[in-house]
Amino acid sequence: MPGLEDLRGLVAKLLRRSGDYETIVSEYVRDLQKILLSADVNVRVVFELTKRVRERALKEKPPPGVSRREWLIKVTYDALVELFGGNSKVDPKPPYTPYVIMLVGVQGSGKTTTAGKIAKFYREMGYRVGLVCADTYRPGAYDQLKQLADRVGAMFYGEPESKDPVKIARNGVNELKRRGADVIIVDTAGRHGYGEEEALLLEMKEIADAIAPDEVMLVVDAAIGQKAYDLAKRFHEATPVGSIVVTKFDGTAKGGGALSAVAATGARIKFIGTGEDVEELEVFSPRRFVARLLGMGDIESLLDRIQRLSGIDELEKAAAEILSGKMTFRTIYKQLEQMRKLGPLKKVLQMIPGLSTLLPSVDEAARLGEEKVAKWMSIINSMTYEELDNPDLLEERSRVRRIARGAGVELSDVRELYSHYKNLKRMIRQLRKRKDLLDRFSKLGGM
Ligand SMILES: Nc1nc2c(ncn2[C@@H]2O[C@H](COP(=O)(O)OP(=O)(O)OP(=O)(O)O)[C@@H](O)[C@H]2O)c(=O)[nH]1
Ligand SMILES: [Mg+2]
Repeated sequence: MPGLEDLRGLVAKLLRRSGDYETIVSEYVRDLQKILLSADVNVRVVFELTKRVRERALKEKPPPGVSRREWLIKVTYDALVELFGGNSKVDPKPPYTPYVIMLVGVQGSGKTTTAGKIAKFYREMGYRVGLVCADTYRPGAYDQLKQLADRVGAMFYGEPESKDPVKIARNGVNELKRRGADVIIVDTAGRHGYGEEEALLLEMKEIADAIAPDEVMLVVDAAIGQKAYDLAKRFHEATPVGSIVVTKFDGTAKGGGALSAVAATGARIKFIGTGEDVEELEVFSPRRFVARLLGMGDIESLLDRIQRLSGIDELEKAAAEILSGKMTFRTIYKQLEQMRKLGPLKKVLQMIPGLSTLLPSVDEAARLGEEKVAKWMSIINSMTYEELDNPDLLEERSRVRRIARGAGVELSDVRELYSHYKNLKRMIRQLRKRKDLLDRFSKLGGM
């Protein structure tokens, strides 16, 4: 994608840069601005975004184990995801069938092509799809859509002799429903140029009133860049069931501008078109989109690592608590909760420098499956306060029996948890002998 594709180079360049961090950030932010502006993203938006990136990069502290440059990439990722629509997730599945989609948009924006692409998309999801040609304006519109329908294996309805799009649309929807279509896509004529949003929307309303579509899709050509804002805004305000497809991403450097402008209106971007072929349609996800812009594999593993490392502060505190305090079932319960949140203990511990040498001894705990964690938590929930604080009481068989009954588990489950406790206690006794670690954990507050 021209324009935004330089983002990947920006990241690569950042990782190679050397020198003073503040200078690096300044140069980086300037490059980022250039790239976004060249993609036709609104100037004010670009400056706000880069200001935020700079601030976060300079002020925020990355989690331990993440370099500041990596943090800069993560901060950029966050800002770009926000720019292109935030966490919005589109579920392209029709919520019920039959589901009627009506495509609108100005002349040549890519409606008919998109109709074919979407038809193919839903065909591949297993739906029966029907296409309706309600374009009586464009010469050859009927044949164009019919060919696409044949090509993707969709049903087709059209009235080549008719001049009444409203009537065709109504007939088409009824007929295709009768023929058992799950998804019906109505292609309309686009007569007006950009800048004449009102007229376009009015025209669209006439057909919409006749067929009551479940979704109206506005098709926008990416080449109009940030000019997409006004159109998308009016459309979004006019149509509660609206979504947007941005087409021709492949052919313009202004795609970033169009996409960010549309996202800024709060309209739902559902698909992007990335080529002339019926295959070239993508479900739009800001996260996926940005990840790809920045270089997918790298950014994903980085985000993954940052997420895990962010839990480490918490984990180190827990470790300190374990090392300094008494091991009870309460402590074990807390650990189990943490394990649920942060993932397997071993994986997390591996990331704490200095702890890796001890890993074999925590191996067992690390292998605990989710099921077992849940079981153990329910066992602990069945204990009395006395037992929680004095695990050794579980030497008494009658207690083990009572707890097992209370938790609805086998005696062996309770015994297993008890021996886990004993192992942990032994491990901790060994750890306490390692003064270096003790020192390290006692200073944790300042990490
Ligand atoms: N490169 C590229 N070309 C596209 C894309 N979508 C559509 N086109 C091309 O854009 C041109 C117009 O597409 P149509 O689907 O006919 O547009 P339309 O909105 O139906 O046009 P009217 O019916 O005249 O209003 C065609 O040449 C398509 O091949 C896309 O995502 N990428
Ligand atoms: Mg058309």
